Amino acid sequence: GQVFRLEDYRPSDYLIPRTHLTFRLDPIRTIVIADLTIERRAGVDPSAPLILDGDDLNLKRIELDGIEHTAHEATPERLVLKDLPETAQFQLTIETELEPDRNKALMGLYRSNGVYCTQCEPEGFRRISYFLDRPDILSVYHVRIEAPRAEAPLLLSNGNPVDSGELDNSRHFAEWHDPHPKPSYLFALVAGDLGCLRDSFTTMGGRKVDLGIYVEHGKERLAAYAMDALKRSMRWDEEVFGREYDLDVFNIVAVSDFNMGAMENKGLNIFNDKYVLADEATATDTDFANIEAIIAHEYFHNWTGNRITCRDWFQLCLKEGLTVFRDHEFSADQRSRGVKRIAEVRALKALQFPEDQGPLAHPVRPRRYREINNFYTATVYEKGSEVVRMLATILGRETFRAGMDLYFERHDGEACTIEDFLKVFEDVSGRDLSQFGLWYNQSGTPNLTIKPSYEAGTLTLEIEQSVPPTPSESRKRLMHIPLAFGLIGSDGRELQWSSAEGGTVDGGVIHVRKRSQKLRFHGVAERPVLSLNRGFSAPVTLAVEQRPEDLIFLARHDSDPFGRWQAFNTLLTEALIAAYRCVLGGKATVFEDSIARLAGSIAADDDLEPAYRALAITLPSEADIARDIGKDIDPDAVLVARKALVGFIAGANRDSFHALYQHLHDTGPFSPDAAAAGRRALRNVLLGYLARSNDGTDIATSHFTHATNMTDLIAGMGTLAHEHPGSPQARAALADFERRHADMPLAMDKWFQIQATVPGEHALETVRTLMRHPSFSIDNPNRVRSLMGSFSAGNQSGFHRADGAAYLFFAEALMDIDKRNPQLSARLATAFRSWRSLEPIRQEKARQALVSMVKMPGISVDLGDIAERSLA
Ligand code: BAL
Ligand code: ZN
Repeated sequence: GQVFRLEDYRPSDYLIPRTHLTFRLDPIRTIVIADLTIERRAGVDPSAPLILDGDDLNLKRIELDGIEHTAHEATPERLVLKDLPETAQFQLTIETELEPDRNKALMGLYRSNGVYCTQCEPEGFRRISYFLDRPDILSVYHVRIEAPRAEAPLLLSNGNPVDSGELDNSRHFAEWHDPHPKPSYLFALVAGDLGCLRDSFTTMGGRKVDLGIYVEHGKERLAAYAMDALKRSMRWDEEVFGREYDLDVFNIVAVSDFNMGAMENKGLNIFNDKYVLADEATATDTDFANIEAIIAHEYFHNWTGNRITCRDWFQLCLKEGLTVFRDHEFSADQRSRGVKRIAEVRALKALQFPEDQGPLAHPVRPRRYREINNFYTATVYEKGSEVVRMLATILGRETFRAGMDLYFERHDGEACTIEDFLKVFEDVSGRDLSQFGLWYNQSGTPNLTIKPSYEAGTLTLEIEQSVPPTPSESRKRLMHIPLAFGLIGSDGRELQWSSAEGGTVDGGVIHVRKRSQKLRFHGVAERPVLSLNRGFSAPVTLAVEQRPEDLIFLARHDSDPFGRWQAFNTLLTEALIAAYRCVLGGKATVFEDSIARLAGSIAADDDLEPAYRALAITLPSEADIARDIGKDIDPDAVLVARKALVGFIAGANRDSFHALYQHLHDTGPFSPDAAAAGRRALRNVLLGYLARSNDGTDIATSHFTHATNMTDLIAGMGTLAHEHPGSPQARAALADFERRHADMPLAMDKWFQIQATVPGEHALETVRTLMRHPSFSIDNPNRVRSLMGSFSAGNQSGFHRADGAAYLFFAEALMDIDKRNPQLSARLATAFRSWRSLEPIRQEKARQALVSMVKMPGISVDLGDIAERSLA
């Protein structure tokens, strides 16, 4: 397939200042008339052909300045126009015909539960009309939609509504005008019969904005939390970034068939309904938090993405990394900053670190791609956000805000690059950010090794950095790593120093820039305990010579909540890896009592937020442990080791955990707020431990039976299914849940997920069986992700069965999905990305499965790209 390269970027010869679209909607024969004002860029030879992008298009008619134009070559993938007028501007009319009902790829125009909707990012618009479908072509859109009124009383597009009325044959129309020039990927249309939750918001400049969230009739009430999150997002962006909304309406539509989480189309966000609909009976606390974050994320794109967009798709992180950073900050302000940061780092390590350390590694700004759909990755999003966070750490809050202000002022209405973004921060700070810029251009997780020593009032840190080789980048340059730190004295207080030499220390941050350096802190009153990479200031792996007693001390005393969590997590990880080695060697596992004592005291420490305590006593997942072991992994041994530590902690704290579990029982009215969610989280983690005791099934059954919200219901059912699989109690809970939620697809997704992630080799048979369940559909991305996605990515011992049976099953299923929805199959295939870290027998089986996919006739570019890069 064709490879696209950053260095090949060239501005287009032609522009499209105005786009007028007419849609005559029909499930199998939709007519699209695109009336485009085309402008030849100054200096371009009039003989230059106009080459428009298409994908699977059926062309009906072309006119130039109102006259039929035959000098063209059209294929479903391209339209080449020649003999163009010499004038700088002309009108091009293109008529295409679409079949929305047949579109299972969910890109372009399709129907979901009878509702017409679109998804155009990154390259879906070319499935609607021939166009210069690239983000640097900004156009003012005017859209007319015609449809039968009965089938589609609601007709929505971007911008403000400007006209509507009746037509013949019980049809009607609506017209929308979006005054803000935008790239085609932000175009959207929705038409159907939906209910609406309405509200309004008055901006800081006094503009009254009509807000609407459109959902299936009867589910309006379930959009209340999303609406509240939207209004909080709008206010927050004004207060924290000075950004005001810029249209008279802001609409959100929830659809049930959607490849992504949501989409930031100008003034008309389209959402996967999973990230809109919620009440206590249907959504878990995690769902509520995700809804809040994603509503905010898409709204924040209005400035970071829409008004300032990307020059080309290599710059995807310009909008995504920055907008993730903004939504993280929003959630931190709405909830608990410390807890939020721990959750972010856990996700980063679980999703991005393995990507950066495996065959799919790529820079935050990639330099080449075959299929841009495959670059909506944890690296672009999550590491991209970490890079912006580092920038804020290096520059300080005020200078960072000044840089953002300059970015909005200088680039409003433009399609930009990472260089434009970095330049505003150089300009406001007077700093040279060229070494820092490597974070965008170089892949791989940097490693830092730190050796501390203390003598006569001087603390010496020997710091070394290295960046491991990654695909197509064998030689790496040295990075600028901002390492936040603290020195802690024996009384738990921060120690000061009189001077530092041998490197730059700025406030509480060490700026690591060289391969190796010796940093000396003079005037340190006693041997300090080091708290390093506070707040996870840099996304690196850190190897520090630190005694276990120092980690225990940090877990109790670090004033940085992240540092405390990290210290205990390191202790747990080290204990788990030692236990894993015992299991492999056929020896009994042994653990230090101090670990169980620490878990007990953290759980019971009322000075700490319950949400923090819940995170702290949650053991690293099997995938976390495997990642930290790094190579030759036997997932079965990981499972045994982890179970042993759960049992050890549970046994040592049985009575106190039980008392705390009962004490946390909340009898008041439900609230989704962070504090109440935190109490539920802690109680449900404790349940996991208590389930190990003799009366474990009774406790979990009672938990399930008495649950008054989805969070507790899922905790009870999940605990029974995972801790006592196959038991009568587990079966009864699953059957009861199924009976009560059979007509609620999003709840059934949770039921699929719990069963697909029951550890052990039996899970494969379960997944096979559940694929035949009436609630399952291979066409729906949410169903597929909850069953096959959670099996492959969330069930280490089940997916990585030693006999390779799950790999073969999964490869076959992917090939089936690939025929309908290549984006989905390619995303699922990333479950194979760490195959080289497995022990040799599993490695070979995984390799064979990948090879079988690559050889499949008709494999999509998307899936082929992932499979081939995984094998390279
Ligand atoms: N732009 C695609 C979905 C999102 O990141 O908001
Ligand atoms: Zn985004």
